[in-house]
Amino acid sequence: MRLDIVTIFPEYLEPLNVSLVGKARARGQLDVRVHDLRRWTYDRHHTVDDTPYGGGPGMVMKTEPWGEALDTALADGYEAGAGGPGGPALVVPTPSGRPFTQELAVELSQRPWLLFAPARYEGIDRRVVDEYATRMPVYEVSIGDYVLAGGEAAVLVITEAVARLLPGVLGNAESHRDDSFAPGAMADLLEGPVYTKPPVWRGREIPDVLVSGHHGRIARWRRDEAFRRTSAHRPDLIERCDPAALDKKDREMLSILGWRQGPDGRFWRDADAVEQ
Ligand code: JCQ
Repeated sequence: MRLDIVTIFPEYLEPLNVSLVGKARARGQLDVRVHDLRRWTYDRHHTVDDTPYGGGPGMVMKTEPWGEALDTALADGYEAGAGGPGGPALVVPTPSGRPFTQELAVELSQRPWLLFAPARYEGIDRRVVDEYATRMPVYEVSIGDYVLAGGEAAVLVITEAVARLLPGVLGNAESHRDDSFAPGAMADLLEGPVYTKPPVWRGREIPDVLVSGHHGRIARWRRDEAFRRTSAHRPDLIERCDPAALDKKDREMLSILGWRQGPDGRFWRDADAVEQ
């Protein structure tokens, strides 16, 4: 997979030389090219921003440097009629984008070429996205409901989530089959706690069931813990879970956690039944 990143802070992308992504690059599984946006400015201050039309606070990134930068990145490798699945896709991190999920990570991992446009200031002049959307798929992506100083950290997040899904990038030992949120994971539940040696640390023991050798009881315990965490941290996942996907023990656990079932079988919980 090829990744192009156009940014005013190329140093911010240094982490792409490290760890999983760095190793994938070294192995030739990822071709990462970072481009300095200011290379396509021609004034003595290398200006990339200007005041917003219509007034208001902050600055907006200018069209021309982005247009020349994206065209240059695309020129090397772009083939005629490359709007389809084999061509590049533009990814623009923004708080007003589509939520970045494991499902979207899988979709992006199936594309051969991603071109990232992380913005600074109040964002990029809208005409840039509108222009490239006529040539290729454009993904405006939000990594969460907060505002960053720029999209570079979001590029790192998206890149890591996508890169680990590429064939041969993750080792067998770290296979992603049962990630929380991986399609087909434990019915959209969060993962429960995990433990390793030593068996006692600062007087803290591990749950007995994990050394019982009863695989059935271990699986049940893990599922109960997954319900606990999901109920505490992501009640929305309980509310939208399919009751038909749950067994009697699952329903028992949810009942202990304060959940009730409506006439449609859906789970709901009184606002003041929330645990701890
Ligand atoms: C991404 N969640 C937050 C900030 C405007 C493109 O326009 C803008 C981009 C940014 C940077 O991205 C984020 C972000 N997901 O802040 C403002």
